[in-house]
Amino acid sequence: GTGKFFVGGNWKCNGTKDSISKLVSDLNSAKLEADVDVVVAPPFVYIDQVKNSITDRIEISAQNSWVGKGGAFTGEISVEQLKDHGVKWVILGHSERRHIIGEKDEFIGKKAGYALSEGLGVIACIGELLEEREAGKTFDVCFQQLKAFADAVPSWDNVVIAYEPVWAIGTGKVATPQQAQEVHVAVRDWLKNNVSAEVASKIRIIYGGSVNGGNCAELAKQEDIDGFLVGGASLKGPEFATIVNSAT
Ligand code: G2H
Repeated sequence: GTGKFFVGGNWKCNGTKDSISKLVSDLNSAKLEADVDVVVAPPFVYIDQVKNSITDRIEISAQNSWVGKGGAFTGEISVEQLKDHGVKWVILGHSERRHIIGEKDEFIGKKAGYALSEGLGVIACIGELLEEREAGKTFDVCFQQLKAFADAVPSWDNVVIAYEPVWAIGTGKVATPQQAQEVHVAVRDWLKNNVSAEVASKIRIIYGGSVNGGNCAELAKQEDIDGFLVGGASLKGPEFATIVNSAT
């Protein structure tokens, strides 16, 4: 891997006050290796609860943010409000938002640009559908999504790229370490050719899609896998800790 290992727990639209209180207490008592950035992304309504009860060792991410300054945007949450709650990161371009909600590349890029300009870190998600992989379009799709980020971000310093093949998300069908590594290398090459050699070599590219306590170690061994974005398995404290510690 390149930079410091980075593991994010994307809780998606799961949890109750009670289940989250239990999860936070499990995370607070888990042994987490020092040399890993650890982030959790609760649903918006639980961010305050989590921030007020979780160890400072773990940073908070949002799962989405509004594209600009807050105001008359019913149902949205602004970057300023996230910062007001001590949130440090935001996940943008997750496949569930792209393919279920219908967010487009350019809109996602703009969100990333705004969040970064206001000082949030961005977990920028990319990834192909099964039909795109089968049509041999995996790299094209990932590069197009990357370009939309590249067109909008002021700098890549605070960006972590998450490669999440859509066919591996929540399906139990994890990408093989070789499949993930191949795309991570291609992403790094794209950045080298289209952004800069420095960004390409420094940026962290994490893998997501059915990562669990049993498959994380093999994936973590790959040269260009710098961490994970974890959904289902991040809802279990001890298993999430295993994933956090998988690089060491
Ligand atoms: C991919 C991942 C987390 P899961 O969406 O972002 O979820 O680990 O459940 O596949």
